[in-house]
Amino acid sequence: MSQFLEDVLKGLSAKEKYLQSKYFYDANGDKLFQSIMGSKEYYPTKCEMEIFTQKTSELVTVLTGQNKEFDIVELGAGDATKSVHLLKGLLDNKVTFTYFPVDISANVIDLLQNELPKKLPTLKLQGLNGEYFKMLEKAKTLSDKIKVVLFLGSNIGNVPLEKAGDFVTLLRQHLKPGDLVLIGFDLKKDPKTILDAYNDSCGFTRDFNLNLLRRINNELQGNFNLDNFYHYPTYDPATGATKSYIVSKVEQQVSVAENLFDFSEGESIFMEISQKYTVQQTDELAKQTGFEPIHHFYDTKKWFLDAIWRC
Ligand code: AVI
Repeated sequence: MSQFLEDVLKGLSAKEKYLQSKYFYDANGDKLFQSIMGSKEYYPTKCEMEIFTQKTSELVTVLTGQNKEFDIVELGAGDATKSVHLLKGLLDNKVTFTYFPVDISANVIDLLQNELPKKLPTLKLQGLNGEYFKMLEKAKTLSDKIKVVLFLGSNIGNVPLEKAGDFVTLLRQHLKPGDLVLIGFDLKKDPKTILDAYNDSCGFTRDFNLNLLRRINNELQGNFNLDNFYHYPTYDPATGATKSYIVSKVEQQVSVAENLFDFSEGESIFMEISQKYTVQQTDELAKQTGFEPIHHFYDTKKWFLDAIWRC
C-alpha cells in the first residue's frame, strides 16, 4: 500500500476526519498554489518578497557578518523567486558559497538546475531532490562549510504549534555551532486580513483544498463528489491558528480504494493549519530549541518576519 493511501485511510477513519496538507501539491495543486500566491488577498508571499528585494544588502551584511564562507541550503526551495535576490546580493558582494536547493519534487529541482544558471551564471549550484533532513545531511557530506539554512514562506506555520518545537529541535540536531537559520513566520495581525488570505475571492484556496479530494479520486480510486463538499476556513485570533476544513453538505458515503466512509451533513475534514505567531513566540521557539535569535527582518507593514537564528 502506498504511503499516500495509508495516510488517507488513516485520516478518514479517525473520529475527527483529517487529511495531510503535504498531499495538496500534485501538478494541479502546485498551479493552484501559484494562483493563491498571486491573489490579492494572500499577503505572506508579497510581504516576504518585499523583505528579500528591499532589505537584500542588510540580509547580506548580517549573514556575512557571521562568516565569510558558507553554504546555503534552502528547504522547500520551490522556484526560489525570493531567495534569488539574496543569492544575487551575495554574488555581487563576492561571497563564496554553494547553493543547495532542497525540494521533494524532482521537477522543481530540474527546473532550478536549468533556470538559475541563466539568471546567475556564476552561482555554484547543487540541487538536492528528497526529504529535508536527509538532503541536509547530504549537503553536509558534499561540503563541510558553515550552513545557512533557509526555511521561508512561513512553511513552519503548517506544523501545529505544539509540534513546531520538535521540528525545530530536529533541525538544530542536524546543524552545528555557528550554523545559521533564516526562517519566515507569518505574524498575528487583523483577523479579517488573515481569514481573507485563506478565503480569496477568486476561490483559488477553495479549489486548492478540494483538489486533494480530486487527487484521491484520481490516484486512489476515490469517488468524492466535489459538489457535495465546501471549503470552510477559520481563524482563531487567541491562538493564532488558521485552520481549513472541508465540510460535507449532505449525509453521504464515499469510497476510497474500496473502503467506505460515512459523512453526516455538516461533518468536516480538517485539511491544514497555518499557524500565526507573535515575535515573542518566535524568539521563545528559538531559545527553547537551542538557537539564538540574532536579527529580525520585517516588511513595512510588519505582517511578516524573517528571523535569523544562530546555533
Ligand atoms: C505553504 N504554506 C505556507 C501556505 C500557508 O499559507 O499555509 C499554504 C497555503 N494554504 C492555503 N493557502 C496557502
